[in-house]
Amino acid sequence: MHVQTLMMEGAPAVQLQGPAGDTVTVLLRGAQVISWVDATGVERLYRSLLSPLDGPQPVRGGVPVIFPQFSGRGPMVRHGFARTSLWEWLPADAAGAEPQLVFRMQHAAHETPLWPHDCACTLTVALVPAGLRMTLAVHNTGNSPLSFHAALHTYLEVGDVARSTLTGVLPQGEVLSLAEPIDHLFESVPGPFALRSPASALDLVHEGFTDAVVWNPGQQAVIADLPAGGYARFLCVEAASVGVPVQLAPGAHWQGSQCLVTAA
Ligand code: TA6
Repeated sequence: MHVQTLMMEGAPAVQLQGPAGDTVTVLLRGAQVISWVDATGVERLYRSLLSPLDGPQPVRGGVPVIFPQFSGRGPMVRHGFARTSLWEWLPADAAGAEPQLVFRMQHAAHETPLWPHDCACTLTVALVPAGLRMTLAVHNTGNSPLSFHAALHTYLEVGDVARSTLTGVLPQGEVLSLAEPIDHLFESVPGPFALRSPASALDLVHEGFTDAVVWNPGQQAVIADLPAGGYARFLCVEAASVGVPVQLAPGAHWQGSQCLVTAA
C-alpha cells in the first residue's frame, strides 16, 4: 500500500495504491473520487476534461458526494454543499486491513442558513479485492433533528452508453436499455446492479442507501462542461437516499456505502 498527496491540475488530492496495483485518487474539494484505475490499469470512472478540478464549479466526473440536498429538491444550492466544500484528509486512518482513505467535513448550523444543522460527515474510500468501496457516514452533532438526501453520483466510464445495459433497477430482472437519455430515480431498489458496456463490466452493491439514480443526458443536452460526444462515454449510477429523506435524531449516526466490483 502506498499513499501520497499531490496537486492534480491545481487541486490538492490524495492517491492510494493498493497491493494489486489498483489506485484511487480523491480531491480534497468535495472528497470527490476523481479516478479509480483497476489492477489491470484500466480507468473505470469518467471525467470531463472540460471541467476544471480547481473550482469554483462542481467537477463533472468521478464521484461527487451529494449532500444534504439532491438536485433541486429543496431550497439549497443544487445537489447540496458537500461537493464543493473542502474536506479534511485524516491520514492516521490510511492504513488497515483494506487500504483506505478517510475524509471529514464538519458543518456548523450558521454556515448554511437554509440548512441550519451541526453535523460531521466522513467519506471512507477503500480499495477492496477487485473493487472500490465508498462509505458516506453522517453524525448529527447538534441538538435538534435533521433531515437530508445523500447520493454518490458515480460517473462510470462505459465507452458507448447506447450499447450499455443495466440490470437490477427494474423489477423481475428486466434489463434497462440505455439507448435513450435517462434521468430517473428508482426508489427502494436493494440491488445489486450489473452494468455491462463496451468499456466495463461492473457489479454495484449498495448498503444503507435505499434508492438508485440513473442518469445520462443524451446527445441533445447542452452541458457547458461536457465535450461533444462526451455524453456517450459515461453512465451515472448513483447509490442514493432521496425518495424518503434520512432523518437523524440528535447524536444519531447514518451511513451508506456503494461498492463497485469488476466483473468478468
Ligand atoms: O443525478 C442526476 C442529476 O440530478 C441530473 O438531473 C443531472 O442534471 C445531473 O444530476 C447533473 O447535475 P449537475 O448539477 O452536476 O449538472
